[in-house]
Amino acid sequence: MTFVRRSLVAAAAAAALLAPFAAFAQDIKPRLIRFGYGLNEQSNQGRAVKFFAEQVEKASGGKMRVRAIGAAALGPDVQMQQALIGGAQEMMVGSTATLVGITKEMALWDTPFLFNNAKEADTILDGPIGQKVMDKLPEKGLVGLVYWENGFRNLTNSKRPVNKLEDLDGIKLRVMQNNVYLDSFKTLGANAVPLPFSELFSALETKTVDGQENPYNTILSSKFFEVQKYLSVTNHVYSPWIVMVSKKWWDGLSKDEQKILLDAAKASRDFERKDTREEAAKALAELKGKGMQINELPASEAARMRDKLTKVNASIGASVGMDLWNETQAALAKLRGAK
Ligand code: KDG
Repeated sequence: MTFVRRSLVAAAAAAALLAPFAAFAQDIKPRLIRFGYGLNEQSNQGRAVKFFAEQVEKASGGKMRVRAIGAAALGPDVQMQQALIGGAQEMMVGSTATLVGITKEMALWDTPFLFNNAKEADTILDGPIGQKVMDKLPEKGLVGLVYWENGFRNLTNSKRPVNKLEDLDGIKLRVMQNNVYLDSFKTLGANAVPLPFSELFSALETKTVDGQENPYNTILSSKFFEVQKYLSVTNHVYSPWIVMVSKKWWDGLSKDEQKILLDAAKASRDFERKDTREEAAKALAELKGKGMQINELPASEAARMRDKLTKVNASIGASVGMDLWNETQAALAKLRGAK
């Protein structure tokens, strides 16, 4: 037998001998999950992703590892959404508002003053209506697991306190890349400028825009108080985040792996809402301590804002579908004890 043939036979024998160990090695290599998000690691969003990662590692015995990648290092929401659809990234959490370009029903959650409080938000989002909206995602290559709380949004700017609607006239106000937000703030007289969240701080710092609107938590964690003097409390819309996975990737997981992720997502939802609300309760005092000048819109002006902003409701209903719109309004009326 020639040397070459002898070598090939030996190599084949070695491969056959090592094959089970290679398979075993493959088995023990943890499944790595890239979980992207837009705020920084110290934010409520970052803390909740860390909590989720710990839950997954614990429940899978280390077989599934979540790599939390914050501060839009994997790109802004819209870029991460495309990465999930293409299967280049496994998970993300982001705004439902930036998803409207993919799933128009997500615009339901942009409705100004839709929810009066967190209890209403939790009940609708975690109930059949929230699930119905999430069920529109798989046909677009995404799977929604749970909703987290971004929170009630409030106005900040560097020019003047907003005590009446006319104070918004001419304010260059950054809004999310979403037509309802664009239309809403144009209706209020602001000069609405759509920008990704990742560009917001520098836009405020360079005065490219005068103001923005976000929950207290984000104003605090993103240090907007360093570049925004005035905070006007409006609570003009409740903003959810949504935790999503790539459908391409999700469909390749075992049922056990899917259950681990879904259970961890539900646990992270409860953690995130509690953590966010505790932080929000203290945030206003902290922002005042950072030098922000804070004012509440007088009730009469809040009523004018609600009246003007809810003019977009008809277009939202048409966009998301009147059945879904009417079902939501009926569910809220029932929650509020309508006779
Ligand atoms: O990635 C950041 C977004 O998830 C979120 O914070 C959206 O509220 C948002 C904003 O203003 O862009």
